[in-house]
Amino acid sequence: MASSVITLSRHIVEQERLYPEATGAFSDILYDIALAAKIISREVNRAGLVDIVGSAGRFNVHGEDVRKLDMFANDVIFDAMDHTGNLCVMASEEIEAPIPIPDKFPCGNYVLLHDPLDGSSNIEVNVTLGTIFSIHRKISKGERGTMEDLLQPGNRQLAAGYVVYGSSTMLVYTTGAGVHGFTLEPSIGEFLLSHKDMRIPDPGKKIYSVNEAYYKRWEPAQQQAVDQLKDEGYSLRYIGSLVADFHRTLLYGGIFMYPSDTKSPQGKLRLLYEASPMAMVIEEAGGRSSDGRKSILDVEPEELHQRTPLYLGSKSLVDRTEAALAEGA
Ligand code: P6P
Repeated sequence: MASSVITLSRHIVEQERLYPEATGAFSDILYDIALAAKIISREVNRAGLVDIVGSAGRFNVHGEDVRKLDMFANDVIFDAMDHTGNLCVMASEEIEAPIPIPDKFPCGNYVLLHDPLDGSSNIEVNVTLGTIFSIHRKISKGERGTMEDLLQPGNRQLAAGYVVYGSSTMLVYTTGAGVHGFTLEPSIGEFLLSHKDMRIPDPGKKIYSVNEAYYKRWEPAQQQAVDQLKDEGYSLRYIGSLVADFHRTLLYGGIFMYPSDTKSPQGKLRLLYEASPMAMVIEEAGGRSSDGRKSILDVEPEELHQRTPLYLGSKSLVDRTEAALAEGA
């Protein structure tokens, strides 16, 4: 193997050296996420081949049909992380309440929030899916983690990232020291550094990404902002899978929007385990995030599964969209 090849494991060790006080627990969490990602990737890529696709007949907290792969991904992450002694509490899009570390296992100083398999409504049509994760430090006083540890604003995240299960499986993460992308080499089961120090182009390709089916439900300023982009020759690209739309935006530039509308006044996407981690990644890559008024990272969470309007992309585009919404308010 060429000496220039850097595995995720080696990269994590090198990142850990940036923090002399590091205990290694944080690095272990990233290893465990990568392990879970490999297992989920294998099943996602086999979904059409084994009897794992199709409705599980169970519903998550949002009343959406939970596919078996959703449950599988949720359980894989839990099983990889519950016994390691690094976490004090977890939260998942699929589980209504905070997920405690079982009493038989020790608790650690970190918190994991995740969307185990985002875009799962696309499973059966083989559209790209993703896992999104957010890591915080424990702030509550007791030994076990609490809701207080989960309800932290995005600007306190220690790390954030996602796994995109597409034509290849990639893991992209940041600890605040750049954004780095790793592509899974399935034949050796290693994530290899393929995108070092990712920076979002600005303005980048003229692409906007939003579900225009809701156009009539948007506030006028939102409608005008999209009309203006079309007048300037922007193309629409919308996959309907947040991780896929986000990953393209990070690589190409442009803007992704999931606005609030008359039917969903808070938007659809979740603050703590979708918007916040994506916001940390995009801002660390030189882009911007917004809830329409300010950075997602500055939103103070009140509920575990709260939704937020979401704008992510090239700084110039998010700035101007935010200004247009403020003007129209
Ligand atoms: P809509 C997928 O179901 C998801 O949660 C995100 O991955 C995606 O960005 C969004 O919903 C798509 O929602 O309303 O456009 O179908």
